[in-house]
Amino acid sequence: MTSRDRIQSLFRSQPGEYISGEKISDLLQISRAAVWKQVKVLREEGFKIEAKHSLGYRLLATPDRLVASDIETELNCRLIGQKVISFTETDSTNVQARRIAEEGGIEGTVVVADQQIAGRGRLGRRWESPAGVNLYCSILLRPQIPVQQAPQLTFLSAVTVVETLKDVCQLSAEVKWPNDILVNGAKISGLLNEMSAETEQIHFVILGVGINLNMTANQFPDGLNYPATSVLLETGKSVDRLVFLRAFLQRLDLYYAEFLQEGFAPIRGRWENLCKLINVQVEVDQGSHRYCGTVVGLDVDGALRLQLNNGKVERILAGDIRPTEEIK
Ligand code: BT5
Repeated sequence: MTSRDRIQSLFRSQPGEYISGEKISDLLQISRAAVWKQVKVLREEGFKIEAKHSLGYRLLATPDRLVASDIETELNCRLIGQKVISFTETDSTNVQARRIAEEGGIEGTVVVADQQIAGRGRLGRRWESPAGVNLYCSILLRPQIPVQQAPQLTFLSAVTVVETLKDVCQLSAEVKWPNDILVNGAKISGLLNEMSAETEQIHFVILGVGINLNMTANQFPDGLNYPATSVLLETGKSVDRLVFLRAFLQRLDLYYAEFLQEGFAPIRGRWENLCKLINVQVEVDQGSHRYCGTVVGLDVDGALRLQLNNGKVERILAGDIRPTEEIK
């Protein structure tokens, strides 16, 4: 830990209290001038630190930024977040995570950004990523599983997002196959999982997660394909991004460990419980082809199982699903 990080964690351990310059200099084994220099650095980053002649320094407010050292503190995960890398601004956390993976980055590395200037959706689409309001995060995994099972990790991240929204924000969301999270029919989160593999072996998987937390209505661009929303818009309450991210990573850590031990079944069960379209009549539009049938569940490779009106079960690998009956 750098002196800056150690001063910051000292302030955080004694919220609202004055800590004398002498005490900080003793604890960190640095000069009083060096303490002052680090306080200046923190102030430049947006920390509000009061200095009183006879009392010392006191932390009044922290900037709303996701900083690696804050995220790592008290994360207590087994694997996820062993290393955290944070950017104030980057092109795309998935792009950065891929670069880190190719350079040999360790499993569980988490990349976060306060803003993405080239946030990516699937099929070359764009993910709107304004500064300081949402979560843009990519997690590097190196699972030793058959290549065809890698899509199962999308469902693992979807379940983790929905359950964290419930737990931290008391917000009920649903999963939409394959990679969307919706609240009242509007998209609140999107997942972009990418893989590098040879025929038999996975080199790495990047779980890319975007969650709209404190985004306001005017921050959504016109012309989105589907309605979109955020936690703030749904609940009227803003979310502490650090608290949310920690809770998300802790749950992901548990589910990933369970997945490696027990396989896909527990995640598949949870995902099916969170999917409002199970046993519902839907239409699947694949552009050139259209299927009608009842959703019966997920297949082991993440395909959607659709029972057609002639009784045959079709495996859907891509397409846009729309209910054709009212959902109870
Ligand atoms: C997704 O793609 O839903 C995957 C989004 C993944 C974003 C994360 S953020 C961290 C990581 N780094 C990245 O660069 N990406 C990942 P898709 O299903 O293709 O949906 C994209 C479509 O959603 C766009 O074409 C828009 O219509 C809409 N959209 C864009 N930004 C949105 C937002 N912030 N909220 C809701 N909808 C959005």
